[in-house]
Amino acid sequence: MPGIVRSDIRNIAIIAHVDHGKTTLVDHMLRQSGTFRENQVVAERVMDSNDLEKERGITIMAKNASVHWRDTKINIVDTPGHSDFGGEVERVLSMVDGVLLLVDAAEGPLPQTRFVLRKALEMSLIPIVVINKIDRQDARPAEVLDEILDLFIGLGASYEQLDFPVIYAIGKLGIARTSLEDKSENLEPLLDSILKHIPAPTVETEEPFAMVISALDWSDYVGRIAVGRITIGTAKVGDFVNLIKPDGAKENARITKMYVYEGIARVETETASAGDVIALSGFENVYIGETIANSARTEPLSYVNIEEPTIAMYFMVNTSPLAGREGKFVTTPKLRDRLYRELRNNVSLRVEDSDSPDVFKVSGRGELQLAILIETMRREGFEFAVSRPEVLFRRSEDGSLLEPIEHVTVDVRENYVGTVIEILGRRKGEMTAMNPGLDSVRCEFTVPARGLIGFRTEFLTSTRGEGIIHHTFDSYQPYKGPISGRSRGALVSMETGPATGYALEMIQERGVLFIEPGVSVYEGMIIGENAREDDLSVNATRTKHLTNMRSSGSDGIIRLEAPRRLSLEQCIEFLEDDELLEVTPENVRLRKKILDTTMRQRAKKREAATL
Ligand SMILES: Nc1nc2c(ncn2[C@@H]2O[C@H](COP(=O)(O)OP(=O)(O)OP(=O)(O)O)[C@@H](O)[C@H]2O)c(=O)[nH]1
Ligand SMILES: [Mg+2]
Repeated sequence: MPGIVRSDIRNIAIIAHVDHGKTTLVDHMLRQSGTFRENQVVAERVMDSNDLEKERGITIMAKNASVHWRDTKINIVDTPGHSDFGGEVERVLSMVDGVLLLVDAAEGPLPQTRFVLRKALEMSLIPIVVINKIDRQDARPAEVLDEILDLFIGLGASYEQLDFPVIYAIGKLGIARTSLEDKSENLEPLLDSILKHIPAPTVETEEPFAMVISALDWSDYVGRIAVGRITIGTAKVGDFVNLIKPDGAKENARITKMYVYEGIARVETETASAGDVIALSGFENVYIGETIANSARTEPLSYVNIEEPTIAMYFMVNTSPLAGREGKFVTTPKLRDRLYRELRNNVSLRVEDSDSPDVFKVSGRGELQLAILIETMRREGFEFAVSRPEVLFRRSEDGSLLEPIEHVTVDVRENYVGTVIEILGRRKGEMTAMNPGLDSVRCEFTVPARGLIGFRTEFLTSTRGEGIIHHTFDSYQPYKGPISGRSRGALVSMETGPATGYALEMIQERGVLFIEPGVSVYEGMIIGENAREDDLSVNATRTKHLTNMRSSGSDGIIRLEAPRRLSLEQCIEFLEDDELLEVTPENVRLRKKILDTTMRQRAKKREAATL
């Protein structure tokens, strides 16, 4: 099929490691192409539009936008750089013909740079390399370019892909240059390079219409919106079409509204043709990866395979003594419905029923991906409990056990290198490279994903908060042997009631508290971290005998250390196998699975006896 060349369109995705400046660059592409009115007030990183993205300063979901440049429309997909959201990158690459690969001029290529580039090269997309943040004092663009070239070669790039153009940028000032000597003060060199190097879509517009859905959105006005690039043909509002499921099952539907992207807005249109990215309404029951096509077509279009999850957590109804007080949605059917609903959008997530009717296994790419789901659900009013993340093992063809291995990059000051090697060594990590930099050393490791669960806190403590760690899934490899868990036990309440200052003052001698006086505790709830390895049952509700009122201590004044406030992610990191995290819209509480003190101790003894 010769097809026609849509020289009026380019479709690109912006891909990079986390924080290398994708969303900031999109801001300036939008601005400089005249998307916003003069003097219109626009938020920084405008594409990071959902609350959690704004709060955390990271992109979580890939999103579409477009700019017009010299009579050409450039459809842009901004993608997340954190490895846990790698599925978002995979799902949108089928919408584009080329990518801007951003690399921080100081940090150079990091694990997720490799992952996203590998995906782009596998799909034969044409890259433009953007060495960004050249304003950084520690920028080393020439070296970074060499490292990028090595990465391309290592990933088996084709000759055409290796011939990538390079742009040097200060994304946050909206500056792009074709060389380090270039004096450009705007993004023209980048936008021109996109028109020149990224191929215009070559498509058939006269054949029957078909497209794959790469994204879903929601509008209060029209309901569910399906987003994708038209692969073939032309679509019109009012057309009757088929929604074809991957197994070939078909549903009839009508296109009720159609939109194209103009800047960051969706703008209604009556018709659109192959090569353009559009959004459609009229399809309530659509999932990502499904095909919408003219009724003459019966076969679904192919869709990229999204990589499988590597870790899982169990989600269940909250059964703690405080259950049901703070949440709006607290029952098993509500929880189940919500979790399965998430699958529509979240292509790298899996949800399964478990052997127990009120427990669901939710699998994803990493702790952050699951933490974001948990946080989103509690903000919607859900109350539930979750278990410690566990890795998903596999079996090789000969039946031996395989486990996910992560590629880890650590940047630390030289004096911490020994410590990091030691603590990762304990977690079955193996160092694969060590490169001294200006004021830090970069070490690379392969570490079982198991060994990284709960690792971040220990890493930050051991490097006094200065170390930087990134990791990305590498491969499944033979099981590396047992890894020990948390090195400190929990302080567990043995009573139910409000915690008292009097009791907490005594307990704080034994470890670090997570709560303050007045907090409701229950038997089996974890109120702190023990300084020792085993758990310690404590009475946090004890009150002073009236007769002793003024006799305790020297002056009778209670002195309490400020409690350690654990964020949701830190709580997840803290969890052991015999513990749960209770999540409500108002609180997160750590607890033992078995609340009864005697029963728990008995179970522990039985377990020890069987080892
Ligand atoms: N020095 C410097 N900092 C920049 C530049 N561009 C972006 N930044 C900063 O880098 C940080 C990350 O920027 P983002 O645009 O959110 O990065 P991102 O790649 O979209 O991040 P994720 O979507 O979470 O992967 C922000 O603090 C920006 O201000 C630049 O050209 N120079
Ligand atoms: Mg971003």
